[in-house]
Amino acid sequence: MKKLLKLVSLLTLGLFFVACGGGDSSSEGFSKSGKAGSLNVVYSSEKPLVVGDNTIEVAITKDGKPLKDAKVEFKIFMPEMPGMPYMEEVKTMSASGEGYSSNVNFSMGGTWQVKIYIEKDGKKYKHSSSVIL
Ligand SMILES: [Cu+2]
Repeated sequence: MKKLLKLVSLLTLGLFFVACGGGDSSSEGFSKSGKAGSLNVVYSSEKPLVVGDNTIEVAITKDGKPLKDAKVEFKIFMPEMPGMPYMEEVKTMSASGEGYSSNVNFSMGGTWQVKIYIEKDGKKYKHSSSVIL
């Protein structure tokens, strides 16, 4: 009986982490950040991410200044699973304000791997991340 309770509480805890994964709970939208080599990368959406179309904004800074005129590609993919083929989408982002923007379509719920490829003055950078929806 004790073992069962422990299992149930572990499962509950697990669900809590899944439900809260990948978001910034302090705002209504979505935002995640990290590094791409020496660059700082923030990717975000004004609204929470949904299955279907999302407008994703990417802000890139180097030494605190926006990195402009870079080629930015936003790639999402989900590995093959039983009953589901490998899925991916790659978008070339457009300049938007001081950053970059693109529509990104998540075709199903689950964990998506995210890669942001940045090219500037012949140098290439990559940011790896993931989101859960
Ligand atoms: Cu899937």
